[in-house]
Amino acid sequence: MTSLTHSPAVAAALKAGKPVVALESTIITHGMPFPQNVETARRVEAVVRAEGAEPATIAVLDGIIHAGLDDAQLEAMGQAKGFLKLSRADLGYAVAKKRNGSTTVAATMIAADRAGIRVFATGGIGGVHRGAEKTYDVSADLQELARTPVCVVCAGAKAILDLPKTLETLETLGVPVVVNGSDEFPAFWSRKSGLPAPLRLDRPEEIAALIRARAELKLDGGVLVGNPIPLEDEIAASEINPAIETAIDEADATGVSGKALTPFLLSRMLSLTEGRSLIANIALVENNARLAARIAAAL
Ligand code: PSU
Ligand code: MN
Repeated sequence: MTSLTHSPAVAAALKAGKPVVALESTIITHGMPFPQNVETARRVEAVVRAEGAEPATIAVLDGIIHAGLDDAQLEAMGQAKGFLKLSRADLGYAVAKKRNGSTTVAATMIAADRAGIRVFATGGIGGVHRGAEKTYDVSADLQELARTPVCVVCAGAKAILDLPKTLETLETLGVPVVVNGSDEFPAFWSRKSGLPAPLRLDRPEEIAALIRARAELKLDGGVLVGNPIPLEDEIAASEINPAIETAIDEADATGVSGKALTPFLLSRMLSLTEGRSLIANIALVENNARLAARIAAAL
């Protein structure tokens, strides 16, 4: 595929049968401010390496899908203006027009699959937005999980979304939602959402066995793993909920919608929690990268 290239390190790891973990880049360009975005991207790669796996951060540069970025590319992306936020609908456009773009969960899954990578770590997935019964705003991440065979490790979904509708939609789409070591679906900054875990597994080997069983059964699509944020890093729902309400009210009042909505809510949450949401966000991404590396190794 001429539109996809592996970094030398990722190519070598795949050839040697070493575990590889894909990482997304929308979190860098649209999810966190500079310089914490680049610092986090580097630390997450280091966590994956410390587990004996190879990180493959995914982005589109001049129309080429890169599986694995070098340090200069990561750094440049941290401050770059004009990167498109790419989901399934935009990936072909970015390639054809030779554009730069960061990949959402959906586009990272597609790129990982085409690159031969089976496990992917992120912070939170997109889902059904609150008020979706009026706006129809449902992230393409959910449909991608139903069709592309990549295991996505996340800390659940942010309560800026409608979590019950998000879980219902995943069930309808036939996506297994597994919570690592808990009976409750995690809510990103908080370990608990009040919603029961659809499935629970406690060890990376068990998650790897689930992935293998689904492949043997020729079941399409991925597996979503919810990994609760470590206890010492969590923010109580009572602290985070008022900020969520304010951010959503502001989005309504200013008419922000579509692709711009998730980045808007993330940046407002950062200010409204005076940076506390960012510290928790960094901790949970590292935690997810560690579990993803262990699942990749077990596969
Ligand atoms: N949720 C987060 N952090 C993020 C995102 C979602 O907590 O950075 C990003 C991911 O890249 C996700 C995308 O795939 O936003 C979803 O955007 P949308 O809702 O427009 O599909
Ligand atoms: Mn949307």
